[in-house]
Amino acid sequence: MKIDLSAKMQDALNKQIAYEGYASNFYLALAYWCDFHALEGCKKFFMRQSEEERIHMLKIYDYLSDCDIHPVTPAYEQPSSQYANIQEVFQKVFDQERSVTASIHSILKLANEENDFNTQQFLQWYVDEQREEEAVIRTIIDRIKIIGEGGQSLYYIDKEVEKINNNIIATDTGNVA
Ligand code: OFO
Repeated sequence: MKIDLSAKMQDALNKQIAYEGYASNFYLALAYWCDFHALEGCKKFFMRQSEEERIHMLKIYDYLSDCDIHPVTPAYEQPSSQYANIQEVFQKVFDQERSVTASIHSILKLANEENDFNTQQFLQWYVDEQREEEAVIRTIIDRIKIIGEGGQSLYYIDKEVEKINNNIIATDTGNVA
């Protein structure tokens, strides 16, 4: 069955491909910032997240292809590889996820305005995913605050993030169905 997508919707979904792809690259950059700072648990967290964002991007390629639309492969802005500390890293991650959430919500709003039921249903998975991801990052930021900035704080932050990452893997939270 051919699904008709408006030109506006095609454009919005192609832009979302670029956002998800940028997120994948951004997390890759963060993984190697963590590697450089000997934060192995945080590196694993970001490597997994980078893979997931790539899968999120590819799901949109497949959706557009199902609709007989040629997806546009984007160029990405270069993510920064300089961060003052792990607190700044996770704050930037939170800001990044909030902006992706806003983008998903605005495409869903367009789908509602256009009575585009297929895209509404397709996007629901992303709405849930973004909520879960924001909750995870908020938890990490809260734990970082609790651990504080004492002598061995980075060691404990890294262990905590590794534990959260292992929980995500064990429960499949955030993974693609
Ligand atoms: Fe694609 O899940 Fe967040 O950004």
